[in-house]
Amino acid sequence: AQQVQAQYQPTWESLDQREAPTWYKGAKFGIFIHWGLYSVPAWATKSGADGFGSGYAEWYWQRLHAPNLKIHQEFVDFQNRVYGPNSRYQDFAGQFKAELFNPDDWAELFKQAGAKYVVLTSKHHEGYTLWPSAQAWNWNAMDIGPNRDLAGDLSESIKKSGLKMGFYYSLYEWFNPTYQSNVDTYVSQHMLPQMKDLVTRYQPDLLWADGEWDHPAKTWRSEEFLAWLYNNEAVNENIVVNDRWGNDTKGLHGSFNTTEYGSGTVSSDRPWEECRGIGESFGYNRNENLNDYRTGDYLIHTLIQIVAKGGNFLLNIGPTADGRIPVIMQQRLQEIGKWLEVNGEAIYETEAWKEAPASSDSTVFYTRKGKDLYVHCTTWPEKLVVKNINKPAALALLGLKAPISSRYKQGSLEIKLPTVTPNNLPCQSAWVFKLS
Ligand code: FUL
Repeated sequence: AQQVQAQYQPTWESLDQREAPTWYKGAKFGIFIHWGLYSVPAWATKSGADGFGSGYAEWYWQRLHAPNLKIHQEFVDFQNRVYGPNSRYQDFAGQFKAELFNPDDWAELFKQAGAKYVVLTSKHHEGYTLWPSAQAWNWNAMDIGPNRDLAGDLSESIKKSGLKMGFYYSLYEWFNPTYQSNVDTYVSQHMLPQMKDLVTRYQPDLLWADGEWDHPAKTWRSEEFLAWLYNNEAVNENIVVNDRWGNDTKGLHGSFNTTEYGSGTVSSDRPWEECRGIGESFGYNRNENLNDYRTGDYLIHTLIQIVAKGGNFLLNIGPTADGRIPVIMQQRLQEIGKWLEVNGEAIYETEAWKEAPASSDSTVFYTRKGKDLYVHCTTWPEKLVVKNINKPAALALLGLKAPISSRYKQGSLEIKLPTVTPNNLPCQSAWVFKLS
């Protein structure tokens, strides 16, 4: 057999040579899914007392055991009141049933939403896996709870529908005794075998690591793992990975940077992705009401703003323990999808317009693709002038057949807004002019 020289060495210097597979940058819109045992209590405080992340329902278990937090007692009180003082988080495994889970329906919804990729929590910080992981004996969805390979079934439906499938994977685990007593053993005997199993078994298009902040990349053996990942023929060659590989490497390595609820740094020379929920949590939080959920308009405007800065938007949903996607979340996704049906060409495969005027106007955003410039207006403008451009040969409002008139003078295009009526309005939420 021919000896093939491994292409990548286990050093950042070598790993950074790998170009991010092209599918990712153009995809622009993905769906994040946080689903696990925390979907059973599905509760977090809204007091916000500990600042960032206070409302994260997926952190429920940790909150019960973190007496130093201001929100600790609120979680303990809830747990005692609802499940009784002798209850344990582990008991939720038996109540996580996913009996209404229909992965084809989920895939259909995400497709309708206009998403191009999906990222599912294969394992969050609790350590419970949504796939039959040999390293998580009796702590995975096949052995206890749904008795089903949730990750595998969703992956199959998502890929079948033509979307890309990714997995979130938490490097660290809050209460795993091996992790607590000997992190090196945990990494070599638990974490690395799990991640390798995950990526060879399901051939995901994306791996979204997390929980990296507890240790430097050397402890996680991240360089070694990524070299293995990039070199291995049993792994999807188009796999992209995020930047969460150690407390000393965030924002520097991997295919793309991550921000979360706006926190984190966006660099203009690396692909990046913002993630957030529709409300203030990733895991489903039954404590949130309609008023805690962002509107469709807000989410569409967020997508536009991110894409105008060259990023992707990974919008999170939190399914319920019985396997439903809350109807209000479905509604938000459909609303985004309706808008994208008309305006998708101004989003997918676009780039930031580098020459965009640094204006104080926060209602006009630009994207570009080839020779086309897209001008996104998040309110219907009274007057629209695009500066610093050559005279375009054509002008249109996406979704409207009627011609749009304009006047060009010294690098500026003044667009004469069409008369819109409820009948000819191509969409709601935001309107896009295309200059070609
Ligand atoms: C964070 C986690 O701690 C949150 O629970 C969530 O998964 C978010 C996407 O990443 O770091």
